[in-house]
Amino acid sequence: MKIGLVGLSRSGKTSLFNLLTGQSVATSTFGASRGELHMGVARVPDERVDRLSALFKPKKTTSATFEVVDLAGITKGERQGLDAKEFRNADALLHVVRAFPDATGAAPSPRLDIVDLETELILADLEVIERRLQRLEASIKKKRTDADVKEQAILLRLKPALEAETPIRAMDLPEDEAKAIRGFTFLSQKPILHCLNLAEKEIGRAASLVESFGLADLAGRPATRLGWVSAVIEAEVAQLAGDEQAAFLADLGLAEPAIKRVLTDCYTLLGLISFFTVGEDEVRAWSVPRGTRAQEAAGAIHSDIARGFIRAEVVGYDELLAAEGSMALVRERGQFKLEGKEYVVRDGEVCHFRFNVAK
Ligand SMILES: Nc1nc2c(ncn2[C@@H]2O[C@H](COP(=O)(O)OP(=O)(O)OP(=O)(O)O)[C@@H](O)[C@H]2O)c(=O)[nH]1
Ligand SMILES: [Mg+2]
Repeated sequence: MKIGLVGLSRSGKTSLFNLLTGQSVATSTFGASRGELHMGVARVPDERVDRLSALFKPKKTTSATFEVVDLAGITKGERQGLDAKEFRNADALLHVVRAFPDATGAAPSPRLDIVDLETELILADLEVIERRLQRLEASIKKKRTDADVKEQAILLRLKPALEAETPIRAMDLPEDEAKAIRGFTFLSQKPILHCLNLAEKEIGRAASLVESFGLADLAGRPATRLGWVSAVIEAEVAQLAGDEQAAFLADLGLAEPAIKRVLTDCYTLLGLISFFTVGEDEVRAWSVPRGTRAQEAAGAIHSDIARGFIRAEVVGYDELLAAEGSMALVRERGQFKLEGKEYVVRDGEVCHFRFNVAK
């Protein structure tokens, strides 16, 4: 999974990128945007992985991860940056919204910034559609094919809706149409998390984000979530060792580190769950969309395992923990399940896939 960080200039994208990936890329100063694109990997913190690792003492422990791309800030009407190919294929957008006074002391206007950013995404999609429609018209004139005519019809339906400022993610597209336009990597089709970057002294407002910032109308939109960080102070907290970190978090009135909160929001936004594989060699978390069947889940590990899928051995996380990692005990307690390829994997299940690939 890949998350694209977007937002207007100097909203704190790179600060959040550093926080998520543990990198220390230079952030922008007033009047000097750096205009660079950064890529990194965010580990998804999950205490279940730590517990399983403590039980199985594997050679290697691997968390679920997200790829993160940090774009240069865009300004109203200046959206060329959105064309970056490293960004276009993101699965979701993490929109960093300034909710702290800028270097000139100018008060933030998160609601307006959200509307402006959404407009830029929509305009970017419209440009793509207009270019494509011109090409299609020319080629249909030359030689009429069913595929071209069908594509043209879909784009002609999207266009007026976008012009009326409806993002594609809010359109109720039939599945085949959604699939047919996937190749365009439309930006307004991607699920979006609007993440308000709060000034440290405003963290208290996070509990009532929607009311506090007048975002009620945005909150219920399809494939949209609202979240928050306070990037600079939370980056400082992230530098601290375990105990100190907990104390500092408590001081700020925070229940958990920013990375946990933001990535949990991304999981919810994308409808993801985690399942685990365990053994002497490796304990590992895998993220898949909720509703994934056992055979596809196996494919997240390796396509051969999906191809040669025989059965999934499935144990619940709690049951395995209660049995202190003993599969024998889990079996004895009748908590060991053998499932076929249609079985829907649930969050927290520990899976072992039996497979056989003919040579
Ligand atoms: N007070 C305060 N300042 C912040 C916060 N987050 C970022 N900043 C400051 O805002 C400035 C810009 O931060 P960046 O993280 O570089 O912002 P950006 O969105 O990546 O900027 P561009 O890439 O230039 O668009 C830096 O000076 C940060 O220290 C915050 O939560 N509170
Ligand atoms: Mg930046």
